[in-house]
Amino acid sequence: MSLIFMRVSGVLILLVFSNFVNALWPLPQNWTKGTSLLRVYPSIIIKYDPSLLNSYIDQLIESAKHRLQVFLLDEKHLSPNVKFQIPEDEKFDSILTLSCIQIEITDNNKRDQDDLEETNIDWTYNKEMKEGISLGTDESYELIIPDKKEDDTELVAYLKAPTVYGILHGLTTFSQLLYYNRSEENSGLFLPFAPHHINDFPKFMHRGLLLDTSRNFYPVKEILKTLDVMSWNKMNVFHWHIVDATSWPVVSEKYPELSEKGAYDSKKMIYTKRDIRIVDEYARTRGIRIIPEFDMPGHTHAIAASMPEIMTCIDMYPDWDQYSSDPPSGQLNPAIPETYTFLNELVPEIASYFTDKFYHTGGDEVNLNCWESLAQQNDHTKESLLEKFVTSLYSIIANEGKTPITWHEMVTEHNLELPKDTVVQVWRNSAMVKKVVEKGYKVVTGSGDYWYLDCGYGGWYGNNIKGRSWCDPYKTWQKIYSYNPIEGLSDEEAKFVIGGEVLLWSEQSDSTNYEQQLWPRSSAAAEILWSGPEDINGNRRVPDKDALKRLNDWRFRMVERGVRAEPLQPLWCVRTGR
Ligand code: CP6
Repeated sequence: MSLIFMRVSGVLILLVFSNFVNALWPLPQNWTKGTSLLRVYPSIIIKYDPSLLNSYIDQLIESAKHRLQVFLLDEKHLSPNVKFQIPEDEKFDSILTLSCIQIEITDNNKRDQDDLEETNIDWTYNKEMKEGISLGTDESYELIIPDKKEDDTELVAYLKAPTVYGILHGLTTFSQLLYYNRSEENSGLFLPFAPHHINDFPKFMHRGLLLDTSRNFYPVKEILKTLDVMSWNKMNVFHWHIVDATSWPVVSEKYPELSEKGAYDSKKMIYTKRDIRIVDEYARTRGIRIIPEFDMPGHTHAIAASMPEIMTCIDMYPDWDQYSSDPPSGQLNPAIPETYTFLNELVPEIASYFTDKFYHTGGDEVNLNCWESLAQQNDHTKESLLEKFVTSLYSIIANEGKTPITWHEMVTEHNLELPKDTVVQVWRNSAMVKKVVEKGYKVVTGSGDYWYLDCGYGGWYGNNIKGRSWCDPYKTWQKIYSYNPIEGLSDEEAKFVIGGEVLLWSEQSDSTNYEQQLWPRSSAAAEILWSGPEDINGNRRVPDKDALKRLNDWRFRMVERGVRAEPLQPLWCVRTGR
């Protein structure tokens, strides 16, 4: 612990440090700071010129402004690492107050066009949806908080960004700079270490979190809460693994029986079109894209509840593992026309519920044994049946103007030739990432060895130890932080990796415990994805004591904001800085 006296506008202020770190999380790319202390009142004015914005962007800023104001009113976060002690006899008023944040959106489309060259991504969709967040939207921002004012003017902070999404990140960063002082005389919000100059942008453009809402159900309000916390961590993709083998909670107008018979509770444990629209809109307002996953042709047992006629090897208990890697077994039947009628009717409907350009087709853990006899009866091979299925599904998605994402098995195990713009999501290791990149596909990564948040549980299928026990052990935040999404790739290869995701499979998670499982460990991944696996000097980021202090501070702030983020240390260690 060290004591530092400093003079701010003639006022002597005592700062008691226990290895203080200003806890921005994720860490900005460029950040310089000073030694001054500012005061901030909840009445701070957030100024921008709405006449320059269209109404959608205007709404986004208005709501972000409102959220910041709620923080300012509610914020009671006192860093575990810092205490302000302002001498009681001093006139507190003479500490400078930051009275305004001036916002400026500098340019809407420039960076998109630069990225166009680099990534081969089809940007026409971006143009149509100019105002909505999409893959590759410029999220950079510059935040300048001065500690001196000119003459009698007010002290004004500047927040500039090419797009509104940069502005949202900048306001998030601003909120993390504030600390609450609890002393009787001078309680309120302070902004230490001004002046700040932050120039920030993400390393990866796809920074996601997967939530599985099939193995156990999550009410919409929990999903909305998760979206908020994601946005504070500058994560921008909610991968909604919305259906799976165990339940089908999505209400379809064309096939109402899917959820009437396939949801756990057809009245309560469902997502209606309206629910989905609410989630989608809520996310996009916060700069988050929703990517729905309708996992097919494996992991589809729940469809058998209403349409057994288009399914194969349904629920082969107890030998499910001969036919699927995940109970209950069951795969769509790729050999009959009825299956394709189903796809043609259903997929456009459910895809249209979501605004994003990307649609995740699943495609993981298909067990071709299941189709052995089918293939023989139909003059096919197991592989050609799979190819037939995938070709058909992908053309439906293309017709909807969307781009498919698939789990990596389609490429690495089944060697399918997919449309070149398909994004491939890898859930195994870095060698698998390399394999996919070598085939020329864009990759979203998130290795099960590092970024599976459910792991450490297992044995969930009755007494049957087949239930994912290999997924042990529990992944500590340090383990998660140690993952490099572009491990072992050349610079050229690394360009194909557009980002990564942390994943919460929900066999043993629901609204009672998922929040602790998600946070603050997802924050560790969020920093790797935003700030990058290396610092500005090219050194690997490591989960050392400094990172721990900063993450701890952020974890306590999230707790103050109502998130049941799990503790990282005994409070004693936090207080003593050990
Ligand atoms: N569900 C689906 C799962 C998993 C996958 N897909 C999974 C696989 C291995 C482990 C944990 C989860 N539960 N649809 C793999 C992508 Cl250890």
